Amino acid sequence: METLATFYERMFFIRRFEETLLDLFSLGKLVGTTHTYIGQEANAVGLIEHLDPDVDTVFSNHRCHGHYLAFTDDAFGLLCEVMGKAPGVCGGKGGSQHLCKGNFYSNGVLGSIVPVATGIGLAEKRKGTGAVSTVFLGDGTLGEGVTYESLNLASLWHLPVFFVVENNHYAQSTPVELELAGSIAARGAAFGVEVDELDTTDVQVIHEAAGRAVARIRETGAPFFLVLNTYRFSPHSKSDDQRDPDELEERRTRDPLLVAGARLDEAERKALEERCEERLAETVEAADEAPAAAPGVAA
Ligand SMILES: Cc1ncc(C[n+]2csc(CCOP(=O)(O)OP(=O)(O)O)c2C)c(N)n1
Ligand SMILES: [Mg+2]
Repeated sequence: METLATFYERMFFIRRFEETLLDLFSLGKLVGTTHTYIGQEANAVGLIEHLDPDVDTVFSNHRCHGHYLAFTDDAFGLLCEVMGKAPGVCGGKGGSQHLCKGNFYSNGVLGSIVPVATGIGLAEKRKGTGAVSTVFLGDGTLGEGVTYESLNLASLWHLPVFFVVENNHYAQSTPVELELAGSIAARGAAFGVEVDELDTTDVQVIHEAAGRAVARIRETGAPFFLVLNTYRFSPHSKSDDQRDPDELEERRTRDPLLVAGARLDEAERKALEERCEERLAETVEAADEAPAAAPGVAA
């Protein structure tokens, strides 16, 4: 069982890693685009703590860095990947949205990875491994029909698939009210899948609820649908942000780092932050010096 200090350190590192990515993008050091997870860190950190990287599988999307770092802790591989460097997790060829390492996979085509996660759930069930296949998707991705085909089969065949919807209330620049009818939770329930829904930025609350959900999947072998109402502070990608500044300001008062940080001793918090800054600086320096990806198609 991890402590709040560990959760805070992981969230802080993800936050600073991505703020640094945006700076590196402005300096022209990234290859391709990037979507950051700034503001949503408590979801990845609280939830992924219940998954075993040697057993369970995580599927993610275009906004995958937080999930990747929480599951693998491979900051150097990720940074090299988005900088188009050879030591990148996919040899610098996949870029920010297409990561593949061990039991972690991401894909930038919305919804495309949901049936893959469901298929892996089927494979794990048939092999009797007890592994959980987790897939993260956004509110906007619920507009992709394949999501419902996946929910249907996962429920019908009792597959150990953990559907996690991160409702950050926007799909690119479209507010959720203009993109989605009815309730998100009801969509999971309609397929007879067990559902829980949270509206919090508190990593400890998310950790507890995710623990209950993962335990249910392991116990029943059946899917679970968790809705995490959340918010991103960063633009959709880099500068594409038309949201009301007052809304952003209000949401910042519920920043997961503020919520968790307020419960830590200040000296301890500063020491953790310092450690993260040092690790990040070393990672950036090493990635900067790393050789560029080899030309041609990835092996
Ligand atoms: C099939 C497909 N259609 C459109 C896009 C372009 N696109 C990338 S992210 C995005 C919005 C996704 O919204 P959501 O699922 O809520 O995730 P969020 O970006 O909020 O994390 C869109 C439309 C895409 N990548 N794939
Ligand atoms: Mg969204």
